[in-house]
Amino acid sequence: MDYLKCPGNFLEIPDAYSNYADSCAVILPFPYEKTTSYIKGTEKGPDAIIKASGQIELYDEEIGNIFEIKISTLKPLITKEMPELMVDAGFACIKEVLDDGKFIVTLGGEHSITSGIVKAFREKYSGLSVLQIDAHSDLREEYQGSRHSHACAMKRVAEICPIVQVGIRSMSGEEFEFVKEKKMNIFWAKDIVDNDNWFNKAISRLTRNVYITLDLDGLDPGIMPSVGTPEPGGLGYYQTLRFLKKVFESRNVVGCDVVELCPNKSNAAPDVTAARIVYKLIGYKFMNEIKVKDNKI
Ligand SMILES: [Mn+2]
Repeated sequence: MDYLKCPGNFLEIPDAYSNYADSCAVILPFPYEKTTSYIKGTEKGPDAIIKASGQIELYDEEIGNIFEIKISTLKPLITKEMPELMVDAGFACIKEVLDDGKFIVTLGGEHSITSGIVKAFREKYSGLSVLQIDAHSDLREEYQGSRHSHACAMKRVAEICPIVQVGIRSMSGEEFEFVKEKKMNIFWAKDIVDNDNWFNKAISRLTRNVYITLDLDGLDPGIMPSVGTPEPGGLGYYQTLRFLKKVFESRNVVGCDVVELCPNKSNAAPDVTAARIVYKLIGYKFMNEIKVKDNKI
């Protein structure tokens, strides 16, 4: 697979730590934007995360030298097609990288990229469920003429495998009816942002193999204002990390995406926050191996 070289790659790490063949983790930039309905710019999300990643310390005080497991950044998957065809492109690309045995973190781009990705993971992993952190339930059957709009992203995913939704605080009446009827696993922002008591319950609803889709608007817009459809309320940075760490410890997380960053040139903090979360996701996945290595030194 074609990959980006230093300094244009995630973390700006040299080829010894970022070549594709040796890498355990792979970053896939997928800057698709076609159906956003409010603030535009999520197509610049992957690039902003990669740029910001060059500013974060490689040593993580919680986990150690995460980069030593070797992290490769693929060339961006660019398609201008309609969402129906974009989903197929995502599926094909992920399938290829999964066949190479890599742990993949995809950077969006709008949330509609997730269903094609999940379809590829579902083919590889039985008993898959999806953990969605998001302000929006994204369960519309159709939005503005498309079944693959960002507002329908999780409806399409829910057709593939069970989902658990965390941080939700915005949905239509139609979605609310669906949620009630299907008894969806929803952890409303209003019930969870001031406590961690829900962690075990949310994790108990996940199957053994878990795919995580993190829509950055699930975080509090106070710390994550750079999103296309901001909503007040939401998860804090440390709460998000505590929860994610526990998910990785309790389940086999097989892949992740981080979507909907809509960078604002005058505020780099959200870009760095997103980059740091991506680094943490990889760190939590390989936490045991990294700690073993550190103990040997
Ligand atoms: Mn959202």
